[in-house]
Amino acid sequence: MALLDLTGKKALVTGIANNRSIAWGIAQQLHQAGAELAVTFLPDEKGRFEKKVRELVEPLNPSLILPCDVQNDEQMEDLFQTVGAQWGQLDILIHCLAFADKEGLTGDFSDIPRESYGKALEISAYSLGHLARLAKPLMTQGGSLITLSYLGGVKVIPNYNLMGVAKAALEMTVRYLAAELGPQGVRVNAISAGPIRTLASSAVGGILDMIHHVEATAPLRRTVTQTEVGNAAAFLASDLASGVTGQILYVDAGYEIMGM
Ligand code: NAD
Ligand code: 0WE
Repeated sequence: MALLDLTGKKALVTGIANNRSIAWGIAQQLHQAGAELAVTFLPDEKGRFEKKVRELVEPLNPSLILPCDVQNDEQMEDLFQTVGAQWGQLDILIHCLAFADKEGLTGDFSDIPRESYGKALEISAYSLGHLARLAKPLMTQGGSLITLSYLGGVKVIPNYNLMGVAKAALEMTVRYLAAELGPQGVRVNAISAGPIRTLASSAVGGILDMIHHVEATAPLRRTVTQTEVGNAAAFLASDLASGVTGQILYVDAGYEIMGM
C-alpha cells in the first residue's frame, strides 16, 4: 500500500468559500487520497456561503458540513463537540482562512488602525492556536495540522501590509504549536503558496499584475494551482511526511528562491 494513502483518516477542512478556494483544492486532493471529510463554512445572514459550500462539496460525500466563524467561541466549541460525537477522533485539520480590513491592505502601513490590526491577527493567526486547542483532545492517534501562508509574511510585498504581520504571526504560531504538540505525535506545518486567483485575492487591486510578475520570474515560469497546493497538503497530512513538523513548505513554482 502506498504511504500516501489517507484511507480511514478523518479530515476537517476550513476555508471553503467557492470553487476557487485553496481549501477546495485541498479538500478534493484529500478526498482523492481516501480521507473522510468534514467541512466548514463561514455563516452569513442570507446563508449564501452555506448553500454554495453544500452544493460544491456534495460529490466528496462529507460526513459533516458545519458553520465556523473563528471569532465565535461558542460556534467553535459546537463544531468540535459535533466532530467528536460523530468521529470520536480527528487526524487532519486544515486551517485555510484569513481576513484583514481594507485599511490593512492598502495605503501607508503606519496608518493601520488599532482595531484593524487586532481583528486581522485574531482571525488570521490566533485562530490556528484556538483550533489546535480544540482539536488536541481528538488527535489521540497523532495528527497533522496544516495552515496556509504567503511570502508577504517574510518579505515586504506592496500592499500586503497588515496581512504580512498576520502571516509572520501565523508562521511563528506554527513553530510554537509544533513544539507543543510534537510529543503527542501531532505535526504542524504551513504551506506558503504563490499567488492564486481566489475570492480573497481577487478583491485585491493589482493581483493580476502580481501574477504576471510571478509568471515571468519564478523558476517554473508560471503560478501554481489549487490542485498543486492540495497535493502538497495531502503529502503533509500523510505518513510520507511523518518526520516533518514546524516547517513552512513553499508551493510557489520556486519564486521564493529568486533574489533578482
Ligand atoms: P478564499 O476567499 O477562497 O478563502 C478565504 C476563507 O477565509 C473564506 O472561505 C472565508 O470564509 C474564510 N474566513 C474569513 N473570515 C473568517 C472567519 N472569521 N471565520 C472563518 N472563516 C473565515 O481565499 P483563498 O485565497 O483560498 O485563502 C485561503 C488561505 O490561503 C488564506 O489563509 C490566504 O491567506 C492563503 N493564501 C492565499 C493565496 C492566494 O494568492 N490566493 C496565497 C497564499 C496564501
Ligand atoms: O492572503 C492573501 C489575501 C487574504 C485577504 C484578502 C482580502 C481581500 C478582501 C485577507 N483579507 C482581505 N480582506 C478583504 O476585505 N493572499 C496571499 C492573496 C493576496 O492578497 C494580497 C496580495 C496577495 C498575493 C494583497 C496585497 C498584495 C498581494
